[in-house]
Amino acid sequence: MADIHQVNDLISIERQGDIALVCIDNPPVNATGQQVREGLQQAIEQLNAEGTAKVIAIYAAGRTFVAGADIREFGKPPKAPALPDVFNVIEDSAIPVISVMHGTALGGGFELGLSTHARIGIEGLRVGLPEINLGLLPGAGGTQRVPRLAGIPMALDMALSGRMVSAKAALEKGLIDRLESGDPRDVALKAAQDVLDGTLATRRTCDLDTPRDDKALEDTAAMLKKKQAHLFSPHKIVEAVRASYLPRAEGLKIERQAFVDSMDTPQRAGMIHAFFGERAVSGIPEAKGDTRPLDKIGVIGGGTMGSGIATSCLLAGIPVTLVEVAQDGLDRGVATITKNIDGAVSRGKLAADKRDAVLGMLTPSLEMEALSDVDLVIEAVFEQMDVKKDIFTKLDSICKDGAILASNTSYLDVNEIAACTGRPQDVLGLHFFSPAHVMRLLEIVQGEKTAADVLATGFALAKKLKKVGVLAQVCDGFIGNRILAHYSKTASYLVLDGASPQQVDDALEGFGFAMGPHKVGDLAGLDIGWMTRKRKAATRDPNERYAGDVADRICEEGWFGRKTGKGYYLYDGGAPVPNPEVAKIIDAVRAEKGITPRDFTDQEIVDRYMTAMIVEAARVVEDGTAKRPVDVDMVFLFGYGFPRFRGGPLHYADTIGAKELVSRIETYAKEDPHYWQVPPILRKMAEDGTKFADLN
Ligand code: T1G
Repeated sequence: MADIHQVNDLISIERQGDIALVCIDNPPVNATGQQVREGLQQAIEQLNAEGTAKVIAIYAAGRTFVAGADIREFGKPPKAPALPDVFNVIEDSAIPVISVMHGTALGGGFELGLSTHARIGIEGLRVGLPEINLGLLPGAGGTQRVPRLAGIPMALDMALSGRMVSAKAALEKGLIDRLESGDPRDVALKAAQDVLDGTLATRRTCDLDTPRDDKALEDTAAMLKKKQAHLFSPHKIVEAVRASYLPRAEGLKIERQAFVDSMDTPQRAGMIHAFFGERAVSGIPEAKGDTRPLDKIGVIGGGTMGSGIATSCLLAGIPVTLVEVAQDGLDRGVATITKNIDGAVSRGKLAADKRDAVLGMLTPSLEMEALSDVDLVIEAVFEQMDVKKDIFTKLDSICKDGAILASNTSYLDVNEIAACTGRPQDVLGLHFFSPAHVMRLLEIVQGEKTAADVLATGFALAKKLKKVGVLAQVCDGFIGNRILAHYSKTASYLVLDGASPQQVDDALEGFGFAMGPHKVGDLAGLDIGWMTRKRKAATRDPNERYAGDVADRICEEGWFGRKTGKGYYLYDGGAPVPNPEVAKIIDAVRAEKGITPRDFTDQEIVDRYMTAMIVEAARVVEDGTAKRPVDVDMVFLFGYGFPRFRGGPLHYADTIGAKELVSRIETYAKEDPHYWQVPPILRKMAEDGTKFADLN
């Protein structure tokens, strides 16, 4: 009968002769919450005090070894014992302590392993230091122990990239000592026995010296200064890794201070919001419950979107029937998909030996009848309602009962599309973002009659495709494009009133956007916005200041951006440079409108742009198009390149405060009372002190 003693609810000690097995059992991912920390420390201290065990092996129950500190504790008053102190107790144990890691040993979990005197990985293990993704840095010895085991370049790479390292690579780099297969407890028992037999060597990591590599530190510091000046924790990582030259206590002190400093930044708050937000959006009741099969998917349209969607499904292991109306279009679609799949192989997203099998799941066809046996059809054709209605009418008669009919429309009325079928309950919107096999956002648009299991299947598809599914209600542009349509006018107004397109882009890139709006327009194609403005011309609000003069004239010249080599910028293969013709167009429009250009500071540009985004985002929450503020935030993080460390437009709004936002809008409204109006929800927040976070 095994002698098992519960140190507390989450930590147990099992004695097997001279071996003590310490088991962590804290579902779902064995995060090192306060009870785990306390129980671990007690177990090691107790075993050392007893002095009977000759080796201690730490392992974890469940699907993974420790996946890190408990992120839910962040932002709350810290509770003893602190993780670094627990790990020092382990490292200082007079009895050798080994760890057996399986699944994903990340952050504090990997640091736990590093503090033990030998590390055993189980096949399939991945290790990592992902704290950078939370606006932090390894705060429990990772920056001190990885350099000692694997050198400074590896430590910098792991901590700055946050990437997961395979068990094989970890073994090669000396981060783990063995790679075994089997059940964690059995592997722990065997490894402990090997320590007793002398066939598994143990040593304290802190007894090792970090091999000097000042060049790696200097080069990295210089690169970060240039590329990530606006972030906080990356620079702290270099500082902490450099401290690994020092004795453990001094190095850990520097790391700890860097960690505490990072914990206090708004960047950490933004990135933690992003972490939980990504999970919250699919944690809604609409995403739960029965779902329909997704064993075979049909895609109509082999253009950029259709091919991207088909690629995404194929990479998720779902067979796809791709339908086009003409052979050349079908051939182009297949060629694009093939290129996308080869791209996934070259990016390491797909094993080369799986390429042919994945492409083998693609069935191209010119006949819509080929869709008669699919579980879900995703229509991705031209954005014209009559074209879509024609297709859905045909699908209604071709597809089997229970098949789901989805449109990838980016703004058209899903209810109107559904109404032309006899099965509106089987219809929904699945709005992918280009390139669909790369961008993680999927807006799941609920029609008035969409059945509950159809909606839940939309979320199940998002999960299968490793996308972030966000529920949206029907309106022009759903969540993201509706908000974009509003705030993009502010960029145009700024240019009309005195800023240059490049200044607007530079200011917003300084805020953290990967690309400014004019560069984005050039990339996507200025003709898309041009078509939308023409589509809306007849219904445009006469009281609204027209924002499209400059862009219209650029398009009238045939300058659509990258694809024509000319747009707001010139593209000749090097870095894009401002198109001098655009400045002339801007001057001409200003002259015709009697506008005297004025200067804007970069901060004014950011404030106006972000306030406009927040105004429409607030309205989208207010009218229920989005379920909560966090849903809007995730749309912008995963679909619009919003800087992750800012958390999303409404998380960012809370950092400004409703009072300040209302004051700004009222100031801007003096110039343009029609465009700048305070949404009631924001007025209420300014009065009662509530925040968008209170609505999540
Ligand atoms: N703390 C608290 N909860 C966590 C968690 C964590 N570290 N990781 C996951 N969860 C929850 C998650 O919210 C979800 O909950 C459930 O577990 C399943 O997660 C001192 C300071 C491990 C790869 O950043 O990357 O250590 O929604 O849906 O897709 O230096 O979770 O079910 O209620 O993501 O299989 C560093 C974060 C922390 C790892 C599993 N560690 N987690 O992915 O499941 S900082 C991380 C992940 C740190 C130290 C520093 C993934 C996963 P619910 P899931 P999954």
